[in-house]
Amino acid sequence: MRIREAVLTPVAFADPPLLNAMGVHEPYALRSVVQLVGEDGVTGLGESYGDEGFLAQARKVAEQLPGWDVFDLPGLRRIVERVVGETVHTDLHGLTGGFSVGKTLASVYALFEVAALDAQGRLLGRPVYDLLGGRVRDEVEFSAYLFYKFGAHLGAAGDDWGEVLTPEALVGQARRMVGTYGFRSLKLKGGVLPPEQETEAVRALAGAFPGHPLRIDPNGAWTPDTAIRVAHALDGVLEYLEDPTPGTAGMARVAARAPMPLATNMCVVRFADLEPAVRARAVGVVLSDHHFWGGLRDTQALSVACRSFGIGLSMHSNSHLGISLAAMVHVAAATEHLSYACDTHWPWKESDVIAPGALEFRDGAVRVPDGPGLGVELDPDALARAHETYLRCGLTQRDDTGYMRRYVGASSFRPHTERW
Ligand code: GKR
Ligand code: MG
Repeated sequence: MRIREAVLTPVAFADPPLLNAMGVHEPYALRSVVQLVGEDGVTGLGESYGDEGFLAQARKVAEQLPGWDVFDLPGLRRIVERVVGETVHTDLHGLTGGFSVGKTLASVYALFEVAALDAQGRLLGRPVYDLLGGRVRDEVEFSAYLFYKFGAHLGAAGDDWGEVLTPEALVGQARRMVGTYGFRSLKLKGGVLPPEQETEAVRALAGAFPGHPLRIDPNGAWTPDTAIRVAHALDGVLEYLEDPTPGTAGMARVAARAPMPLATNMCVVRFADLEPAVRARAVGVVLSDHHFWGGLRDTQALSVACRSFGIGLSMHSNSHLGISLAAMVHVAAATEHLSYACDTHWPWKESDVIAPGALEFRDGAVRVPDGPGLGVELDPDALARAHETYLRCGLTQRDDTGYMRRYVGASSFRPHTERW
């Protein structure tokens, strides 16, 4: 099937003031939605980042796609390499590690690869997991993604999650998530409060949810010494400790002393990072993310590489909508070596661009959709509304640090990297 048109639509959706080491989430999260429209009218869907720098590259690729055969993925790679060239896409938040030409190419390619696989599946009448080799699980388990948060956006009324800055409030947030979605694993986004307070919060979670696997992720906000101290304080409590400190050397220092495995979505973010990390024994778990690991097939390749080095695989998430969740579910379903429940920001959004019903959480897991392609349908009115929101909100790139400085004053906030 040849492509007639590739339609790229930037969208925005409301996001609560969630805190991380870099600052605070702005009132809207940005994403991009691509529709690959074939000459026979079949359409494939993809979703990825919505920052202007990413959109600029994706737009250039979209313009080149008319006439391209949707089964020709090597051809797609060539188009992306030609168009993106040596460009390095950077972002302001730095929460997914370093930037490089390779990571930029992998990210742009991934957006279109997912849409191509969706289109292929629709044409063949088969779900994407079949195109990835068949499913090894019927449902995919996710973890609750707990955040410290402010009670309200600047100048706005409070949201119904309320302010969460204490262990008690955090346990309340976890109760709501577990009650609504049935999550087992609980992940706390750390790097926000002093490490002793975050350690106490994890202990409170352990007390309130006995038997639930726990994780904390300060996005590299701690020094190696602090990370080692926290790791010992949480011995027997955490299933893994995620990105406690920046860089392979720092992670290796911590890994040598920590009683639990270290996980990362910051120091191993492309295939070239694997060898030095393995050599240094810096990580025990890699968090895959098809959005920047080169799509669904390269995510499976990452899984095989991790298995051969005895490294576990989990899955990273950023604020996302239903097309991304569908892609995450399909690749997770078709990936044998997936050792942990995947991350998702799903509970933090109130709207979507897909028709409801295809993806539902039960007992912390999503049943893999059986329909053709990704098994989700675009809701054109919802897409139009989300695009309107994008135009109206005036944001063009995610800037958690800039927004935090508007809350607390420019001089009183220093973003992460060994802040404690
Ligand atoms: O949404 O604030 C957030 C997260 O901090 C996200 O941006 C990270 O990339 O979830 C991510 C992580 O695990 O590092
Ligand atoms: Mg992380």
